[in-house]
Amino acid sequence: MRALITGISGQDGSYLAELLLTKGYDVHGVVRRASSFNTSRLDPIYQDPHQGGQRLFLHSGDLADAVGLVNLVAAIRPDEVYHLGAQSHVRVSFDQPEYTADITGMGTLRLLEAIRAAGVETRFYQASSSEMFGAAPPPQNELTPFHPRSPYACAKVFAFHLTVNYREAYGLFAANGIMMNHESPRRGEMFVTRKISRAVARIAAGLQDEVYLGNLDARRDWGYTPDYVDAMWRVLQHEEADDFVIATGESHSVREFCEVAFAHADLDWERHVRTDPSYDRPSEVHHLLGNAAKAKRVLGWTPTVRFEELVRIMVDADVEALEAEMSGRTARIER
Ligand code: NAP
Ligand code: F7E
Repeated sequence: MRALITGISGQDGSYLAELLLTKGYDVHGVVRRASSFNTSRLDPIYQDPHQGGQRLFLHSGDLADAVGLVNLVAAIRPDEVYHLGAQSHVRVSFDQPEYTADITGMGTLRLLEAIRAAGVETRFYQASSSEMFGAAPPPQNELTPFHPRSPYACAKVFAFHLTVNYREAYGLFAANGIMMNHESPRRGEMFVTRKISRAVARIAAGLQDEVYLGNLDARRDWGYTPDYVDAMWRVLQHEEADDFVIATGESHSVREFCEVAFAHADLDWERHVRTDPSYDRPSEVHHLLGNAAKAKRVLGWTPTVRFEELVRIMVDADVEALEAEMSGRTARIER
């Protein structure tokens, strides 16, 4: 089996690539050009092309470049396409709405058209988001109407409907995973969980004393990313293309995340957390809490890591990475 992953250098892409390699796939990933290395999350699985037996292949490409996508899909002829590439930060999408719509929304259209233009028979996974539910009251499932609250969420709603439309119009095996927030030691440093776990490590080491956050009352259904990439794979193994909410069914506030994270390092969060309204969003998503009953029933998927364990995994990893950095060793990012 041959898989193509857009966004392979991101949090989810790196875990998914690992999972597919262990399942025996050849894995092809799209990496965009940057002025410095942007593939550090792939270091544990990097394969030197000069040593033979290579099963991980990285290709230069960008979701803004339609012709490049056609050429890639035509050359690779993947059995499965996992479309994870996006401008994925909600707060940033208010500052860069047009760019977000172009990459997160139109990028999906370009990739779907690339599959058609290349004439490749493949299965397509769209990384849809619980942000699409936005202001819809919890709990949210596949029947909950979307009420997006950011340019990012609007772009994801567009991409969600395109995926359904290409399934209905062209018979493409095109499926949506509507995922609640999922976190890990590889989470981008600008998302709230990782921002907190990094700050805990640095405060515990005496490198800083405070961390500034936005809305502490927001509630999220936070899961563990390795569980969620397993769900992505299951979505594409199902006999028919369908749409699934992936969630733990448990929600906690940003404040609770702080409490557990600081307590794990024997720190009192109230002594170190400050708020700064510049981190607030013009329109906030207050409460996401998913019902993944359909995924459990149809795909046999259940989460294995719960909230408190997730927080401990993230804090431990950041403490370890910081210790390694301070002692001049290379940080481990295998987890
Ligand atoms: P992430 O860490 O931000 O990774 C995003 C990936 O997209 C990175 O590899 C990034 O490349 C790539 N990318 C950005 N702009 C691109 C462009 N113009 N062309 C090609 N690639 C581009 O996000 P993630 O957490 O792994 O999430 C994966 C996907 O799931 C995203 O679509 C996200 O919106 C969606 N999602 C995430 C969650 C969650 O909680 N994590 C929940 C629901 C849905 P660089 O490394 O070069 O930046
Ligand atoms: O914010 C609040 C913030 O940026 C979570 C993306 O993966 O999940 C992610 O989007 C909550 C929000 O994630 C800070 O206001 C408080 O209510 O970690 P986040 P997100 O916006 O939920 C969804 C499912 C995706 O699809 C996205 O791609 O935390 N919050 N203080 C803060 N958030 C940030 N980033 N920074 C703060 O200082």
